[in-house]
Amino acid sequence: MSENGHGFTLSDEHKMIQKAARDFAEKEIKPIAAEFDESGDFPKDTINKMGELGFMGIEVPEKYGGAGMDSLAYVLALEEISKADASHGIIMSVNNSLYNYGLLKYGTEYQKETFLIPIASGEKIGAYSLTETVAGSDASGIRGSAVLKDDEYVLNGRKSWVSGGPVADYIVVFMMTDPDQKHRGISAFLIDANQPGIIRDKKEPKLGIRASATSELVFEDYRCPVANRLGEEGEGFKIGMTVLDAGRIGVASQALGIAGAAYEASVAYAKEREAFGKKIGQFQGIAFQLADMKTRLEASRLLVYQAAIAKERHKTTGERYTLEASMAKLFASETATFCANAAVQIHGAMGYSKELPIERYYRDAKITEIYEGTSEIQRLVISRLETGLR
Ligand code: COS
Repeated sequence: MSENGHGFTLSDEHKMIQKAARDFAEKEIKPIAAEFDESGDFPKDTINKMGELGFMGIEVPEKYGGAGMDSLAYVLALEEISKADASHGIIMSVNNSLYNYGLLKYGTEYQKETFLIPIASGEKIGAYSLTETVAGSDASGIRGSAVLKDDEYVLNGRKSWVSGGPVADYIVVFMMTDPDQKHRGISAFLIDANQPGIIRDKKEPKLGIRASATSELVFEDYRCPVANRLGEEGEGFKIGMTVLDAGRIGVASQALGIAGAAYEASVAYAKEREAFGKKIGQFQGIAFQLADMKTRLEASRLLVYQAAIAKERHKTTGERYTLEASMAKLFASETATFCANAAVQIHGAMGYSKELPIERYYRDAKITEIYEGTSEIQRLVISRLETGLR
């Protein structure tokens, strides 16, 4: 195995960002993760510092406030942040993948200058809002509406499960402009969440990733200038799905971080804890679990890196990387729950105790199989792309 421990040769620049993220995560995030998990408060100070370090706009060119790095740099940094705390991981992922990526790809020059620079530089927080209580996996079933009146759209509707909803400054929101057209009647809008007509409603009470604020958003005659529509009218579903391809690589990297944290804690415990006169790692029941965790972890890593490389290629060729993104998300998220579950078992009662972060890994891991497309949706996407059948 190479220097970074994963059989992959990384460039000096990649090693540098990986180390910067690891050092920051160890020093600044790890010590506060349990406290913010418990309170459910948004970790504003550490997120601000991540912005100053360039982590909130890794792939955004410097002229739009970002760090100007590539997709591999992004997943390397995100894994390290998520290893310390999955809540910080998803806050970073939403900003980079679900917000910046769509703006960079579909935004006008005016939109990039107004809505991208403050988010990519970490000065403000971005979010993405597609889901409604009546439309999760069936994303084209949204009912929120946008009606054009003169040079403004009037937005009405209730959005749910918005990551960053309670704190975001700017949000990409998807609304129906023409219900008769089904998915081709959806359009995307850039919203300033501090303007009138938007209510940050019920905060979602969650099992895990508790420090990443999530809420409902209610739109009541919110007025959005035509200049703030992202893409063409009716192009929203395609924009939403394209952006989710990037988002799924972010979630896969987050899952990789959780799985790695669970695995490393388990190895350390197996080498230290004794039972029946031996280290518990000497028993095959534990040793084989560690072997399975490590193998799945490294297989996930290869899928995540492959997806990041395909995403980078897309920037010049325009070739879709939906398959690579869905496979990475599917496998890495199931690896995260597998590893977190095994880690609890290996640690026994201590795995169940709040004195260690193991139970948090267990709670945090589960969402990676659900948000930004459940494992069932990923299997649907992968099989449809491979067989052409539907
Ligand atoms: N990239 C670009 N375009 C895409 C795309 C992608 N990844 N996926 C679908 N599209 C396009 C299709 O090409 C099609 O275009 P046309 O209108 O030109 O035909 C259009 O979108 C509709 O695609 P499709 O018929 O496959 O849509 P379905 O309604 O069958 O939905 C699934 C497809 C189920 C895969 C999609 O709705 C989905 O991913 N659902 C999960 C949503 C999700 O992740 N929710 C979580 C929200 S964020 S927490």
